[in-house]
Amino acid sequence: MMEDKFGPFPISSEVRRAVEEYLNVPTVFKGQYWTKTGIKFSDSIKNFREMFTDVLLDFRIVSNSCKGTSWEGDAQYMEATISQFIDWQHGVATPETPFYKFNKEKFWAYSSYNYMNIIFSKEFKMLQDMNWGQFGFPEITGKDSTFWLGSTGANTPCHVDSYGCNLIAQVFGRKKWVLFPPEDAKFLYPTRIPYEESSIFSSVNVAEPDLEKHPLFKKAHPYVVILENDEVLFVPKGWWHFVLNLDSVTVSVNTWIKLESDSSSHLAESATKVLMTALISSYEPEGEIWLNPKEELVSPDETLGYIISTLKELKNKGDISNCHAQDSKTKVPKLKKEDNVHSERCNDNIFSFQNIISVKSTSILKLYSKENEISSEKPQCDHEITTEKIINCFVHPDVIKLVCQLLKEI
Ligand SMILES: O=C(O)CCC(=O)C(=O)O
Repeated sequence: MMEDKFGPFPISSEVRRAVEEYLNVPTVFKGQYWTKTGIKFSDSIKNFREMFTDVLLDFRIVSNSCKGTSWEGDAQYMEATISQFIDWQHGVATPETPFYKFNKEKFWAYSSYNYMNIIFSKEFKMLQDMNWGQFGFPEITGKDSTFWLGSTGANTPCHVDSYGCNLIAQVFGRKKWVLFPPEDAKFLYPTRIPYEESSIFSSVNVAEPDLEKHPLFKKAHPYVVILENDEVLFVPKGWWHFVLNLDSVTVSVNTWIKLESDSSSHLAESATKVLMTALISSYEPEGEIWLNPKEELVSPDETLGYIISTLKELKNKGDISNCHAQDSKTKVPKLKKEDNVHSERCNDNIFSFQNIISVKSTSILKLYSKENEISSEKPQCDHEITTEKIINCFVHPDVIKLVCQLLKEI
């Protein structure tokens, strides 16, 4: 245990053990312990602007009047520097800056998912100096972290990351996180369109859900937290999340931590890729883009190659038995009943530290201000047959689970 002006904090190896082994609920680490890692770039936005003034980023620009999910593929993109973004938000954009034509009250901008070793120059010392040692991961540095900069209203659609768990340091401003446990997948209408390896999106627009289209969403169990600056959020593997920027200059840095179970997830993602490669090439309608930006389709041979190499890796690690006698009885795993999962959520000793707090669940009704609209109407299900819905049946996570089971029995 360590102690400083923020009170007691567990030793870093204990945090690592919690993160890797037993923490199965989103958790906030309060206090500024993590700033010792160097993740805190500077004390003020003004200094931060000076430090990174010419760093060029790609910004997604979306109108505030856009009511649907703001998919990455539908947005317009623009390159600008960090200082241009901050000046725009501070109302001092000059005509030469790319933001000039956008009224900051009418549009939001988000530069998301930037690998820091790509956006910051190699000589930039912070890439090495910064690390996640306070959390037990000194080997994870700025080079393995991503940087997010956005304005009020900028958001990331609800999705689940297929690999690892996630630590997010809130550097400036606040972000609202709405998280859902893995068992809620069936209430979130998973979709692989837009397709991105390693992310499964929800069809539900969590910002403004349409219950006629997605009536089961009412049964979901949101866990909500407003992450303040200097706090770190831990997101366990398999948790869905929708993220909304609440302040004009909102900055966060995160890292995904690899877990043992990732090789199995890799098999599932490889199986999905085989199908999506074929399905997108054959069925993507003209004028629509089913591939998320930055994602590339590879050849069918290459996708099969991923499956073969992942199966070999699992066999070598002993994660797949070579003898089928036992496996043949194995049924497709059934999802646990959602009712009792919530009471089973871990409450291990890490929560005895006053600055480590588990995120609490709330009801869907409380989450939305239009409570009556959500609760009183009896929604009509949307039964329209679309190509997208058909494709999503083929790559539904439950189907992929069965495919993986069969692959492991080969
Ligand atoms: O901060 C955001 O907008 C999204 C972050 C996210 O999805 C993640 O860290 O997994």
